[in-house]
Amino acid sequence: MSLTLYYHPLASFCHKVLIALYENGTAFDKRIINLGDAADRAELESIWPLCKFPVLRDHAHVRDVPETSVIIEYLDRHYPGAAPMIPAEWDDALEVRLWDRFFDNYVQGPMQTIVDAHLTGLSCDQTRERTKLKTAYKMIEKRMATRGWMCGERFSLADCAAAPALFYASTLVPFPEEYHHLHSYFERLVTRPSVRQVLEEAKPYFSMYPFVQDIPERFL
Ligand SMILES: N[C@@H](CCC(=O)N[C@@H](CS)C(=O)NCC(=O)O)C(=O)O
Repeated sequence: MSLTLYYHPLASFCHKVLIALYENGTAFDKRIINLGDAADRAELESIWPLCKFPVLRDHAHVRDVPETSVIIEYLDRHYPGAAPMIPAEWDDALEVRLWDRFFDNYVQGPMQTIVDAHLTGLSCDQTRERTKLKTAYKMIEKRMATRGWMCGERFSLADCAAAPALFYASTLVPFPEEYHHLHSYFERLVTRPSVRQVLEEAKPYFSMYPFVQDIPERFL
């Protein structure tokens, strides 16, 4: 197999790339990295010294590709499937990249800060992070009033980023009840076969998530 993904089934950024791979039925080998295991950690560090996952190893091109948005661009370019995750038209692609950044920086970012603070036992004021999530939800609610997916009628990189970001963020700051468009977008995401597969594979690991009690029963 030409591609190996170094990842963990619970990790939200890994979900983002898995969704893109499953969307196109791209064949790849899985290498689960347990960051609590010294040998696994050293292996990931030898590939990407920042020790962040996922990382895609492309054996055919003798190349390691880190960073989720870059990995998905790389897959679109070198291992294209029937469903490109980035549109061919420049303006459409720019829009997709913008909303991909939005989810990584303003949903995953605050979400990770809150989870990390909990894991490290550092009791810091999380008001700013929670406010960022509420602002992001408000923006998504407005945007999804006129769209099926984040950037129109086609599922894209932006939706790959949205699914895990919203899944975990909603366990920390629930979506306001009156945000019907956000709720129905989330339902579309979690019932999409690629996302369902990722969530199914995460199930055995959800007990390791510190806010597991806030994951809705239907996902457990
Ligand atoms: N900007 C990176 C973020 C990757 C990232 O933060 N991954 C998390 C898992 S969701 C990770 O490696 N955490 C381990 C750590 O920070 O020690 C990307 O898009 O790939």
